[in-house]
Amino acid sequence: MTDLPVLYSFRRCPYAMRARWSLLEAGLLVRWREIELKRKPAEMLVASPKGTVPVLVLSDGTVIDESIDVMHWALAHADPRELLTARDSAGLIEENDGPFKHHLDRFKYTDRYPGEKKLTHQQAGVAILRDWSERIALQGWLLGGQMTVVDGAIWPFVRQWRIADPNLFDADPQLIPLREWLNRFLDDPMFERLMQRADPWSEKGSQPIFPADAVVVPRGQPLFHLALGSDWRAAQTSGEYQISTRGMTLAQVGFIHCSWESQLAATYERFYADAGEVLLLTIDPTRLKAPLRADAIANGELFPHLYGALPVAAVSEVRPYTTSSCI
Ligand SMILES: N[C@@H](CCC(=O)N[C@@H](CS)C(=O)NCC(=O)O)C(=O)O
Repeated sequence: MTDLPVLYSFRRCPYAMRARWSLLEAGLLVRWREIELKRKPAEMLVASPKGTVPVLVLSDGTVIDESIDVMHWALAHADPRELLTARDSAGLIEENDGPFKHHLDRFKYTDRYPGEKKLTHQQAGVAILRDWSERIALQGWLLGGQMTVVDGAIWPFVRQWRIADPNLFDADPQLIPLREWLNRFLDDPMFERLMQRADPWSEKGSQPIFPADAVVVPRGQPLFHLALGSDWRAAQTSGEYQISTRGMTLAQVGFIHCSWESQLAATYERFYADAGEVLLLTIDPTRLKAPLRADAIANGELFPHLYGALPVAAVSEVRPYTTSSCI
């Protein structure tokens, strides 16, 4: 655990939010240093003198201090929902970080910009939002038919715009598709996780990890996965198994559900009891390259999750599973 990267973050900052969002997507864990913008820790300023969050410091000392770079770093480790598949050829992130953020700041905090007119920035910002809304109406997401890193990079800023004047945002009929799109992020259980709270970090204080509900999966004990026989046989051809749980793929869910030994019987009862041929895969975690993270489900129970395809070669044993199975 000592080699976890360190993340300096600020809960409400949209740049830090998109960085945390990508860490969640990629199944990564970091040492979490929540900061106060008015009292930035000296350690953060040594790592990144420009003094903006997020800052990610890797175990080899490499510093990543642009949120987009943090996103790409995280998704280069694991991109189970295939967020990096499309290129931002329309330059939407640039439009967001440039003109849209410019108008957002002046619309939201007009008092801080003497001489600026709120209405001018409201109109210019809404024009951009309507353009994004039209894209979503036509395609489903900003770049096409599936969510990409561009959606992930922009939604925290649209959320901020809405917070600045919810009535205006909610009353605009041209923004209906954009509102529905934003709600996909806000209604996702991931939103609550990325908005977890922590006290401002100090060297002598507690040293939380992000996400706070998650733990590192020990590599020294086997993991298990229940698989339909047909799914496992299909994986033999490609060399990789890509099913998350019964009837759902890795790309749909974002990780492959696994269990520790003590959790198997309940998992079988809940999802596989009527499934016909069910196989028990024993996974050797030391043979996995994709990130592993134990995440809490709604009742607080931790389950190990694999944030990438399961190589057939990482499965040390395959045998039929029945209720009378005993490991
Ligand atoms: N280009 C940077 C911008 C980050 C940024 O401006 N973050 C704000 C907080 S939302 C910040 O740290 N501001 C410094 C300050 O307010 O002192 C990135 O994408 O990471």
